[in-house]
Amino acid sequence: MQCYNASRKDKPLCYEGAIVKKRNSWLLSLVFILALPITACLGAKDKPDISIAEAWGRPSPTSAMTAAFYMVIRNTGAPDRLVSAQSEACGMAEIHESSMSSDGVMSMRHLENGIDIPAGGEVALEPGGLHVMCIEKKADFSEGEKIDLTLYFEKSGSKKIEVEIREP
Ligand SMILES: [Cu+2]
Repeated sequence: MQCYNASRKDKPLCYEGAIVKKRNSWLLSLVFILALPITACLGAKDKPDISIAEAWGRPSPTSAMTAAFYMVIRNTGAPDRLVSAQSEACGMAEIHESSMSSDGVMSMRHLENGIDIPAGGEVALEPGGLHVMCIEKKADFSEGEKIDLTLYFEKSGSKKIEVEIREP
């Protein structure tokens, strides 16, 4: 940039403007630097952050056609949904909910829409309530064994976990 005033060589014409421009660009880069981590933080909250803990199931013989898997699903990010499950050890796996009727009869139903996993929350799959039902079980589940299970989430995709076979 030429800053030259022919009439007064000691005071260039664009002196003031040059300072303002410099300050503006400095402010702009400051805003940009501050905005980066804020945008990154907001970005993190856009996505679910799912972790699965304490996955377990009871020991059962092959003759038992079904078995239930329990676990705690934690989510430190945005809402998600457990939509389905699959395991080599099971002909198929479904998401079920057990409930007790007023006359004391335990029954369970298939949750076709899966389970909502709220933002910053956790959902416990536990005896008497939610569980992953292993149907057409293919083998003995014996104490200490680990069963591979894949969980499918609407936004997070698939998560492979191990289900520990143990007594409650
Ligand atoms: Cu069930």
